[in-house]
Amino acid sequence: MKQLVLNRRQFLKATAITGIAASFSGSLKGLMQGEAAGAPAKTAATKIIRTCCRGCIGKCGILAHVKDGRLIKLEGDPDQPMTRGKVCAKGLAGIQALYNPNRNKYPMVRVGARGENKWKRVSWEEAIDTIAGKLMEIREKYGAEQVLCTTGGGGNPEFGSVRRFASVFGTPNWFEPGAQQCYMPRTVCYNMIYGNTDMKYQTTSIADSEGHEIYFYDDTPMKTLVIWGSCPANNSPSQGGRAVVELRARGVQTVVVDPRFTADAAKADVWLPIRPGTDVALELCWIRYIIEHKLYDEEFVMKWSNLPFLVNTQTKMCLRESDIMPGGDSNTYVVLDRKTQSAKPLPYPWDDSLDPELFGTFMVNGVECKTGFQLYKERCEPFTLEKAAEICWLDAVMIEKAIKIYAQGPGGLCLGVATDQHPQSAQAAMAACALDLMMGYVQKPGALLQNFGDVKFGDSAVSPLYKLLPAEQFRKRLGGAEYKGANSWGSCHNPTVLQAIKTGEPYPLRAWLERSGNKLAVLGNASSWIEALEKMEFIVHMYMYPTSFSAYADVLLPVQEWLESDYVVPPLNMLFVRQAVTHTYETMNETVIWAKIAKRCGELGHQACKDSFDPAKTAPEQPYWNSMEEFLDYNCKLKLGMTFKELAEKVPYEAMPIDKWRKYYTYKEIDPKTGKPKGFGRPSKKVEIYGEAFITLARTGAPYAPYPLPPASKDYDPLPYFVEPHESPLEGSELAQKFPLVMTNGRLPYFHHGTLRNVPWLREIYPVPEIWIHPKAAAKYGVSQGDWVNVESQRGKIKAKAWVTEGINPGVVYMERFWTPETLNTDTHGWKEVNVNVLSKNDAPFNDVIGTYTLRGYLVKVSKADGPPKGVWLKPEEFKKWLPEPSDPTPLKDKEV
Ligand SMILES: Nc1nc2c(c(=O)[nH]1)N[C@H]1C(S)=C(S)[C@@H](COP(=O)(O)OP(=O)(O)OC[C@H]3O[C@@H](n4cnc5c(=O)[nH]c(N)nc54)[C@H](O)[C@@H]3O)O[C@H]1N2
Ligand SMILES: Nc1nc2c(c(=O)[nH]1)N[C@H]1C(S)=C(S)[C@@H](COP(=O)(O)OP(=O)(O)OC[C@H]3O[C@@H](n4cnc5c(=O)[nH]c(N)nc54)[C@H](O)[C@@H]3O)O[C@H]1N2
Ligand code: SF4
Ligand SMILES: [Mo]
Repeated sequence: MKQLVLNRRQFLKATAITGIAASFSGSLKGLMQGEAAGAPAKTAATKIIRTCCRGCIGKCGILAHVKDGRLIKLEGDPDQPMTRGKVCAKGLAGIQALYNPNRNKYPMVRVGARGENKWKRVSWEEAIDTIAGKLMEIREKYGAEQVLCTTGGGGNPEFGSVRRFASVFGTPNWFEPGAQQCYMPRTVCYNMIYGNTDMKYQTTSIADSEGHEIYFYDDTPMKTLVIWGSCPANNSPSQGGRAVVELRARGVQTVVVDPRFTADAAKADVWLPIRPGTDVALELCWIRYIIEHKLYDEEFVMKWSNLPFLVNTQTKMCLRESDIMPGGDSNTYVVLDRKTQSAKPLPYPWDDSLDPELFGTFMVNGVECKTGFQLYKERCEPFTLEKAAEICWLDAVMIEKAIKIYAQGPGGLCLGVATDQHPQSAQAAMAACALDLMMGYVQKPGALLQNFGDVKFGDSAVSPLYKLLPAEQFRKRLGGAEYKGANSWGSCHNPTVLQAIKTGEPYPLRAWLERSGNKLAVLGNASSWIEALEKMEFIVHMYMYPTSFSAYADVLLPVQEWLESDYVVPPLNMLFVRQAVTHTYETMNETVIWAKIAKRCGELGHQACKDSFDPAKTAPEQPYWNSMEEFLDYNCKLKLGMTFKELAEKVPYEAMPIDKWRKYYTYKEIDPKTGKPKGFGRPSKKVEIYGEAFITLARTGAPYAPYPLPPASKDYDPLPYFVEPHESPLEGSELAQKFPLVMTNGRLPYFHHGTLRNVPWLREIYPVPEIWIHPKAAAKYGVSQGDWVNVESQRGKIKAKAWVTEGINPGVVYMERFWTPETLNTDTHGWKEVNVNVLSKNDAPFNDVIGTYTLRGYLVKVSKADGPPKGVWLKPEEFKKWLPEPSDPTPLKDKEV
């Protein structure tokens, strides 16, 4: 078999400009496609397989060229409606990831000491047997909760399978390092406030393939887009980033709130280089301004939100008819009628005879009440333009300009992951959702926040099986009672897990099954996990390559790359498939690995595991399966009445006609059962901008906990509030004298989390992490362009290469997560040299609702270093060792082994 015929030089020419260029379309079309990769001319023997990339959390359509069983070229699929033929550098590099010489090829068990990197090849059967045997031993001796399961967040197509395994096995303790730090704060808050019409999650996150209105750039009336703590040009270059470029080309004005001058900031009408961790202060300022200048959508707010409802200022709960009249209805809310100056029940959806006050404080039966909007107004009162400018290190004139652009909608506020990564995560999401709703930017043409159709193939096509956990096991979830928002996803709180491992309180954890990349690159305060890893009795790592985490494992399992795996992919109203284009070595789909472990536990006497393979016993939940084919066929037959293979043959498959899928104002549709509008998926059927439900959540766990929980240590606040970051750079802070700069992070277009650091093409473009630093700060700390610097926080010290630029707030520095596979077999195991998560913070304060810790907005200092870290590769030729190796193609066979 011949070596891959790929021309690296031409590839570089195409991808070195990624980030900005990758999000363009039209004239750059050829460049971003496979032809730039210098692929050989097509011969009759070349087969083109239509698949979808999973190099990040995007869904980009791919045409894979396969010759004699060997993948030789990737290019974009022009029919995929969200990406229209575009692919980014990571996607094109999939070929080097697939054929990387460092792949995990066979199951292996450790034979040397931990970290010694001595392994013995074993059969799959032996590996599964060892794992199941150990898990059953722990379960019987100590309890299932002492087994910890973890997974990857973005980029993990089968997120649900870990949750499924954990619940079937009986442990409430599973997590992924995003979650509380990614997307969960937004999904929970948008769900509790907006609720959507059908209670399905809906946010405005372009990175997470939401905000679907942007893909209709040819006919959307959208006028403005605020990109807040997000950068589509980096987070989804060929998908959302591409669509944003198209919108701007058609005159949509953009505002970018980001400490850095990113590709999207560079093209914005207003760029607000905010101080990390102060977003809520700026949001409260925007709300204050919108209230003060009456820029809100009065009609929508009055008729479709709970802002006119009266709230008892003592209990903070909305008044019900039953509170003001005996025998009154407890589901009918109360307003203050302007005409009669009295409290009146407001029947759903509206009563034309009433004229409710939007603002004001009133006494009702001797009880002080305010409207929801009045409470919001009071909360925002201190946050004038000048005050916000002072807190956020911004210019008041620019803030005002930004708000005025936002108010010229329709449009919306795309909130990214930045605000999910500091302890004000939930508050930032509450305020962002409130802003769009106050402006009425919801479900109307041109709005980002929508309720378009559901093609029933979300990324985790798996039902919420965690509810199967018996109440007793559910209540053992670490952190579950305090940070109750996390029960919406069913995951535990990783800092609480860490404490439990270290202290044995309330119980120790003994086994860790991990199925993603490099946890030491992505978890906050990475060093704090080493003691925990060393304490574990048994660790399994399932991944495509060995990473720093593998160094601590007892069993390594080889998993498939996306080019070897099958899945259903839902872009807009269409269904596409990811399908195996080849198969290498003994790699297996992880979904099947979990199933095999469950099956073996069943054979060893675990009744729930055994039952999970029996459809009769698990109905109506989906049963476990023996192979990917069985699993996908089960889903496809259930939802589409055809097998996965039949679907693959029909791609591009229109799951719903576009006009039925792209529907607006679904809240106004009449519900045939009631004869009234469907409204929103909240108890009041209105958007609940005054977040009464957060109080109930704190007290009981409703609506997410399947069984009632004891109250959290304090009620969650129904409104967003601002607190200064715990590690504050402001004058008077003792810490800031030692660590004067604020650290933050953000995506690089060349890598996905901890992945692809072993891909020569990408490391050639970006070999080591840069730290962005303003020229003034650089001068102050004696740093010049290209210098190696030390970066230090209270928690540790790393190195980075200085990128001196005016494109960053002068008090802020920026880096992205990084690790170096080339030093895997040294004492550092590759995670200590240049990894920003050595510096980040994973202890209190946590977000009250969700449990978020601090990945952005903590303090560091920078000084000139004596040179690069030892052993880290810097020159292009060094990466040659990782170029694809010639190998016989393993025949494409049944995906299970
Ligand atoms: N300091 C700092 N830390 C952070 C962040 C930050 O911005 N700053 N970001 C946080 C966020 S938002 C997140 S989501 C986490 C990410 O943390 P993790 O998700 O744990 O990171 P990875 O494992 O590197 O990435 C997810 C994995 O999914 C893998 N994947 C692709 N295909 C498959 C497959 O078929 N099966 C499986 N199982 N996996 C597959 C990818 O290869 C990738 O390794 O990191 C968090 N950590
Ligand atoms: N290339 C690539 N794409 C990815 C991923 C990846 O790892 N690589 N990960 C995927 C995942 S799981 C996620 S969650 C998404 C995330 O996608 P995004 O939401 O776009 O996340 P980031 O790029 O991490 O952060 C967005 C921006 O926030 C800015 N920022 C930093 N601190 C602050 C702050 O305090 N306030 C504000 N307002 N802005 C701040 C950063 O400079 C950055 O440009 O990307 C997804 N797509
Ligand atoms: S944005 Fe790039 S890595 Fe992500 S799915 Fe698309 S092509 Fe793949
Ligand atoms: Mo994420």
